[in-house]
Amino acid sequence: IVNLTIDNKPVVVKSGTTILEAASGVGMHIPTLCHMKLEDLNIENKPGGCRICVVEVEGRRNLAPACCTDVSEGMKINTHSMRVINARRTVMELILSDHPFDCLICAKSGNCDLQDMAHNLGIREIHYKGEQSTYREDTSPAIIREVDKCIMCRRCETMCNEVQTVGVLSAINRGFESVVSPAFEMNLDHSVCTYCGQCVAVCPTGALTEVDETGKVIRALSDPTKTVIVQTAPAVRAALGEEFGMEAGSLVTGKLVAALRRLGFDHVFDTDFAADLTIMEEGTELLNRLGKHLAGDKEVKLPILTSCCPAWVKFFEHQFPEMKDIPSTARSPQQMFGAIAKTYFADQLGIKREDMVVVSIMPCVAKKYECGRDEFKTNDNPDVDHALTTRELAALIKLSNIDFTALPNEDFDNPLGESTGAGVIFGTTGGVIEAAVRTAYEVHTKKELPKLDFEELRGMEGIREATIDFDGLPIKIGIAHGLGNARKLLEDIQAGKSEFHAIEIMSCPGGCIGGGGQPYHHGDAGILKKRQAALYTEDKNKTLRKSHENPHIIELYEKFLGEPMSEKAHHLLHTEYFD
Ligand code: HC0
Ligand code: SF4
Repeated sequence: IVNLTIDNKPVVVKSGTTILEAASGVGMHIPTLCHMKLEDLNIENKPGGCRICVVEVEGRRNLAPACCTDVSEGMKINTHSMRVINARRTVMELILSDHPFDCLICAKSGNCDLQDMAHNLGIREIHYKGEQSTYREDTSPAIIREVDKCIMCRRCETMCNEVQTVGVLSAINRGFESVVSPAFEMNLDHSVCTYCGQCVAVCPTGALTEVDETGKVIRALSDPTKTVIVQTAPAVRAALGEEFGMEAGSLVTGKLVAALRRLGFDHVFDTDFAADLTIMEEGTELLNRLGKHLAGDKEVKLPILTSCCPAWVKFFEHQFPEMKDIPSTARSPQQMFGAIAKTYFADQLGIKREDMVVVSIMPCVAKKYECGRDEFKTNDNPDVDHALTTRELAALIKLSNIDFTALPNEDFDNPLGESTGAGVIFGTTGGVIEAAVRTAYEVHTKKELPKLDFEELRGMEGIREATIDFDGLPIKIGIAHGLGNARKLLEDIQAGKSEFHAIEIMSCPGGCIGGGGQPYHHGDAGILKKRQAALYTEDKNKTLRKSHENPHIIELYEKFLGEPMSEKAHHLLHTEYFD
């Protein structure tokens, strides 16, 4: 126990606590730029580099960085003395002396921690002349790097190297030229980047942003010759409200539908419908593999791995190519939706696929990359034309002068808009496998599940495991979110130590609710928990909560696909992986 005072207020904390933690524990805000701590997820970036968080400690000659100075007995700290404010303003001017003045046209303007802090510190002129570095812009299928805007906070590096273990980003060069970059200033699309977007999610400036496709969507919506349909991912409804000042965790499904209709989409559909379809295919594949395995077939590989997260797919293609026959071959719901929309639904409308534009609203930046993959095109026409992030949709709604919070709740269109609670929970870590268990249990045992909530599969721990009793057959399930956690489970499989029958993997901490395209959480992991709770609430409120009970899915198989894993289903709904 340590006793100290912060701004004359007595504070008692455990030894080993930093000044920053002690201050925030009693509600005193010390500004930071580089520091980032995501509680519950075990993620901390603490390079002590930006020096914005300096405070005065009585009796010490130098100011101390609050993020990396531990408290000590009797310390007297002043967080906002004139000396401290003067130092913070000087530090900010030095950072800005090396930063482009692009605010008017910067993708991050209005959401930029650096801009906010310069404003809060009242910076009106810069007394230092730095050298503006002149790095070229690096555009990939999903992410744009404007390296001149890098302030060396190293948050992206922590996400890429420590959390995701991808290792693409690190500091290069010295002095004014120092930036975070792939090795040899290589372009991202030549690296093993997965496009998970976790670097984008935490970048405090406009150095890392998503490729903006709103212009293309506006063009499609204003073209009278095109039928433009939209699908919206499960996690979007639990976060979009934040962009309009609503509490984190507000469920805005009905307003989201209404907004998309006001924007002029011809049909407003739900990716959750395709999530139910994914369960039909992936669940059948799981039971097939399991059946063969139990019958002693040595050729059959277990565990089966989920395959709906495009950054995860790119991760194993690069990092574990010899294991590419283990994941399910089921396409992601985004891609299943596109394939069904441009065949089954285009036929119903009597239009050609070239005259239909499919837009998806995703919490994810990797989905932009996924819809550009060659396997998901027919005659060069993609199944999904454009993927917008939750943030891009919010910008489009604001641009169109739609008063989002005042919108009524509206329902999705049919036939691709109906979903069950199982489809909804896809958006959180553990949700895909819970959805699969609900269906696989009933198909395998031919009995009705007594209880649909599998609490043992839920939570925020990075790796979770549970055994579910399939009426006498114990099914071992693993769950990982964050690619570093996924790597641990994969290394166990490689070493022959894994006992799981099925594993769910999502690249982003929290699953899609924490996707790289969601409203910025500015380091507050509590927001992810609220989004997660919102999805479980929507699931609970649904009349139908098991994918195999979705009437429009049943009809789709009866009228068009035949059986799960049929030849037609295989052609439209499954895929292959490449080294
Ligand atoms: Fe997800 Fe998905 S759950 S990856 O997180 O499976 O992005 O929300 O749309 O495709 O459904 C993202 C979210 C999706 C897909 C679904 C899956
Ligand atoms: Fe690393 Fe993910 Fe960013 Fe790629 S998108 S650089 S893998 S954090």
